Amino acid sequence: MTIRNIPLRTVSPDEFPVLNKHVCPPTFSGDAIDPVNPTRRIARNLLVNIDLELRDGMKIPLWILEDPDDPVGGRVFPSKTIRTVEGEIVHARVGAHTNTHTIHWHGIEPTPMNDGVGKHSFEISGNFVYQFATNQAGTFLYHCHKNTALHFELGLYGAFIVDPKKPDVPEARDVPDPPYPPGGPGFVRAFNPPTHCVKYDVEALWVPDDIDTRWHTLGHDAFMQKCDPGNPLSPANFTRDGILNDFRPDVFVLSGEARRIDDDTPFEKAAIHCKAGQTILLRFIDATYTVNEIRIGLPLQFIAEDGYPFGVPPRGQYSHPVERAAGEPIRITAAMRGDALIRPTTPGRFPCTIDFFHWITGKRLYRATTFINVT
Ligand SMILES: [Cu+2]
Repeated sequence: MTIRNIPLRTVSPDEFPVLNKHVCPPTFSGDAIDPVNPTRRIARNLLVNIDLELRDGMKIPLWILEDPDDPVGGRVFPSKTIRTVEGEIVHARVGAHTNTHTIHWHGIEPTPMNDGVGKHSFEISGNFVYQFATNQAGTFLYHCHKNTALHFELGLYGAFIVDPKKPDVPEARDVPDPPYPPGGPGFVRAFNPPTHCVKYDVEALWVPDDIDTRWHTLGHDAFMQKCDPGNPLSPANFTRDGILNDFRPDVFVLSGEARRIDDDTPFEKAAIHCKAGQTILLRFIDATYTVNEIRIGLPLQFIAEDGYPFGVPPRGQYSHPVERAAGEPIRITAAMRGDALIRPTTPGRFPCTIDFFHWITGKRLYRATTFINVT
């Protein structure tokens, strides 16, 4: 049996729907859309040029987001960590100083117009105030979402940490009010009834990244599709040139410290220093384009992934924290985040490694080593 199409009636030109395809996001600027009173204001500008220096003195150009309100520590790589408290309403004043950019608040889940995915809304030209609520405590990420593969690779990203409120427990006495200081002490959201908060003494942030130095010579709009709003589907504008499908990392980075592919010198900046009996909170954010395995030379408890704490109701009640023996790997990929608790009981220098595997062949490209130093 064949299906017969019903002939369409004739549609007059003024009745015919107009094709509005979002090939080129519009630009936009101004104050927050549908604003409410914020409980926290932050600011970021992009982009700012800095250099990432290798041990031999060679410099790799990076693009970062700066905190214009922090003249001392506002220009760092990874870009300065944003820290808010659970339940806050945030106004983020963002300045796009060169060309157009966005900020995507990865995992925070704002409204579509505040989510910073350019092709779903707009790119910022000038200044825009993003508005969002940080209702879930955990480890998140913010990054530019224009020509994303390139702008992320060039360094337009940073950590976004949402702290739980301080619980009313005796051990909270010597902890400052949130947002907790970088490095600890503080409280993290984790399975621990009834408060579902766990106190940590030392906080570490590991951000593995990999660099294809060829990409760091490219321009802002490199290899983007040509925009023709009048003919958005023109095959002529869907180019297949460029190298953004061809990633060959030759430099490896851990929390802003860089090594060439043939340099296995341990990473000192990421090393964790604590005393026996203390609790370490290790947060990690994967900023690579490879596949990674983290191995810690001590047992750990994996308490949250991608901003979702295991075992914590309402959303996490059907999962539970995961115990890992010393040396047992945690495998992560691009943009994944996680939180782990480590409780060393004896002094020692415990080795830790992060492997970088090619995303297609699985070949190991590099092993970063660092350590936990317990006194
Ligand atoms: Cu950008």
